[in-house]
Amino acid sequence: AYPGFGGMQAPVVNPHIPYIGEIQGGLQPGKMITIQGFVIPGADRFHVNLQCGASTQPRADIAMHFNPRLMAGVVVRNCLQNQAWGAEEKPHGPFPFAMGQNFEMIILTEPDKFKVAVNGQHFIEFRHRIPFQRVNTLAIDGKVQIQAIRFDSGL
Ligand code: 9QG
Repeated sequence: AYPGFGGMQAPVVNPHIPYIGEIQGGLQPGKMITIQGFVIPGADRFHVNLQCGASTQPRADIAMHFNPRLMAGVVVRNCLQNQAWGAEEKPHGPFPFAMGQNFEMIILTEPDKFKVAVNGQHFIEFRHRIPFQRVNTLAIDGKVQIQAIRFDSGL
């Protein structure tokens, strides 16, 4: 518990990248993770993973890999299961990230999908392929700086 945050997980401020940390209490429908960041000038890519543990050998399953690719102007979404990538999901509206710019993304867990909003606008949905109940770890890597990560149960 963190005084002033209603028993929720304390915000993570200015984490070192690569970041890997526990999502306390895991995910439930209504839970939101808000990530404020800055895309490093010249960035090729970065990613935000919702993972089932932190293992690297073998690699933990990734329920959602959210991967902005700056040169292509596309955000690839995928799932890693048993160390193998599944099918990429690529369609989305206007690319909301830019080198040298701040962004805010919100990942909302729903019973059947994750919803991701960027800069206050709905961006993509990602249907669960791995049960969201298995997710307990947030990992962020690539050419990005993170100012804050906030956790909100939605209750
Ligand atoms: O490239 O695509 C997402 O489908 C792969 C990338 C991989 C993912 C994946 O190499 O990159 O973005 O975690 C990874 O392995 C990252 C760094 C077909």
